[in-house]
Amino acid sequence: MKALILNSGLGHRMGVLTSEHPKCMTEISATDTILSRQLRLIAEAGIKEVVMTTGYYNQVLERYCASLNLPLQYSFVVNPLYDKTNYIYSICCTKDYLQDDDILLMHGDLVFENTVFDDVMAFQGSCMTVSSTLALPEKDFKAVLADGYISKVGIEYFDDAVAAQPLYKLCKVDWKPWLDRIVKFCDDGQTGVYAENALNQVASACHIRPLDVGDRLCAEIDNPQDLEVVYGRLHEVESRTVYMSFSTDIIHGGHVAIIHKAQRLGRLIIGVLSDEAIASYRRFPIIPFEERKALMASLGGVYKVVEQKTLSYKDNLLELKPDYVVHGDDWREGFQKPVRQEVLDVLATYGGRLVEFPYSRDKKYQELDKLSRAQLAMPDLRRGRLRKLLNMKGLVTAIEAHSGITGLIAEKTTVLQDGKTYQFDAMWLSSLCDSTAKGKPDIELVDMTSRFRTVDDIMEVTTKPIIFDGDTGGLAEHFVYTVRSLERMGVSMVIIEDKVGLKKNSLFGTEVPQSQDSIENFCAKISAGKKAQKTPDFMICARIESLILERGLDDALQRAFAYVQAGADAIMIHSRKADPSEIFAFLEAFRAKDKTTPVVLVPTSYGSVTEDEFKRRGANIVIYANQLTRSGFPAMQKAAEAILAGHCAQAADEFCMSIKDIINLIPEE
Ligand code: SPV
Ligand code: MG
Repeated sequence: MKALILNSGLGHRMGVLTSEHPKCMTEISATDTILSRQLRLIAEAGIKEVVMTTGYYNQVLERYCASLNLPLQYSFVVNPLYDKTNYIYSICCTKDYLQDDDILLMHGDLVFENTVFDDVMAFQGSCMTVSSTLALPEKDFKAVLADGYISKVGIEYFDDAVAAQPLYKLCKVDWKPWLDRIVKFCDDGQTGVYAENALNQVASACHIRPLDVGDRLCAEIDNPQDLEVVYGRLHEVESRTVYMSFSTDIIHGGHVAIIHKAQRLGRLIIGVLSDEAIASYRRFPIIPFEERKALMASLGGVYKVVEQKTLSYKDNLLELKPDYVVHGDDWREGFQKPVRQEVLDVLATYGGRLVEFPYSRDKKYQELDKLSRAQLAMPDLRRGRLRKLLNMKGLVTAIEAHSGITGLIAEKTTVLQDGKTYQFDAMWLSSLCDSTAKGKPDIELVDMTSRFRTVDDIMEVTTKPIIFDGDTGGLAEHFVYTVRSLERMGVSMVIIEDKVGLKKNSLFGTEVPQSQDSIENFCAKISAGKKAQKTPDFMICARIESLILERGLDDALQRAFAYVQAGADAIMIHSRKADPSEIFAFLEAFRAKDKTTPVVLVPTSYGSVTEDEFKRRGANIVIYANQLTRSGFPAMQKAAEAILAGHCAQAADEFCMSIKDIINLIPEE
């Protein structure tokens, strides 16, 4: 495609503004002339060749074009009769340059906003810009439409007409009849009319459709009053802002394409989602916030980068009041639908607009996301993530998982509430649930090899950090091997409890005989474990059973400080009372002396206390230790009973997901 710009006119009506250069060199903003803006847009669209008709001050114009340093190749065609003929003759002079090519034709005094130009370039077939919202201009072009095509263009048509601007994209088959007719007009000496007079004779062969630009800027500058209006409108257009939110840590071609589109609408402000917001709705970011922010700021044409603290855009939109929000159209359905609705609602309060572009479902981009997930699942990256989450969030939540599928539930379950997203941060590999899934009692009967097998099953399909329930840890001599194995597998933390002998589940309390280890022995076990580990990431948490075994708060506290002294990276205090006051008392007393060691809680019995309250009282990890097991098995029991009672499969249907859903639950790689 070649661009044809008509710049032979004298521009008399501009007065002194055209006394030293042609009209197209009139400044329309602090950085642009009419021509520099047109040429920049042409170059950005990838057009290489520009044919420009000149006449008056042709050398000034040629030098000016060269000074712009744009990647364009110019053919300047002088209309020797520029002061006696209309531009129909100028076009005629260019005919040898414009055969057999698609043409972008514009008058040299036309100013249009980026999106008008983009729409022209993207138009399928030939088009001319018109405006259905503009009042019919007295002296400027109007177009008459017939059957969806332009049938006449001229200043004299007022019936069934729309305002029209001389910006055309013409496919070569549609351009040829018009050019031929222009040449014929000139051969016949009709050089004082508009080129459109020739078009009107052959319009049915030209198939030009109207492209309605509505109230967007697309206007000619004929006199100083027009200039003032365009100057003001351009300033308004160019000070518009566009907001986009990014959670990605990889910038690929799909992102670049949508960023470019957004930049056409105005100055681009990028909201970079905080690490916490990303971790709570998608996956842990591979690249930390500050680096992602710098990455975005380094992209060409990005006006500003701000932090977006939640998935909800609301706070940033209310503060920045962007004219546009740009997003892929993928959020019309699914999880982000309410986020989109909130964006629309907020934009409506001040007249902003949402612009959506088709979402790129390119396979290679999906592949990149898979690769990122795979990376996050690798032992060395996964292991340290619990510490990172503790630093980032202060309070981390974990839910039990005892198999691949429960691991996936822990990994993927997401809730959107008041513009915020919630996910579990980590998984708890409970001894109770792992044993229960195998139909065995929780008495350290399921051996470590089998427990590791469960870890491996979960590791294979998830990326979140794992906290391993190490029961008593066994003999110190054995525990060191357990530590190394777990660390090598990518587990983030092992929790061992200070019991000896036949361990029973803590929730039995004193109803069964259970013995607590001595402080000395247990400290020795912790120290041996700490010495055995190879990386600084791995954490050993000491679990205190004093409250379970009714030994009192003082014993619990004495042990807590001793275990920290022995090297424990965290303390778990357990209770089986429904009243949380002994836990709160422990937290208060412990925090009075130790502000930093993370405290882990398992609120199975005191389950009505909220995470916020735990956080306020100084806890750092809340483990939902058995809820998937306790909710899953009753549902299975019900289905089994229904089949027995109904003597057919269908009797259980109401308790079952569809076969389709179960097949689709786990997509194949
Ligand atoms: C487990 O989940 O296996 C635990 C926590 O150790 S509790 O069952 O409360 O003892
Ligand atoms: Mg346990």
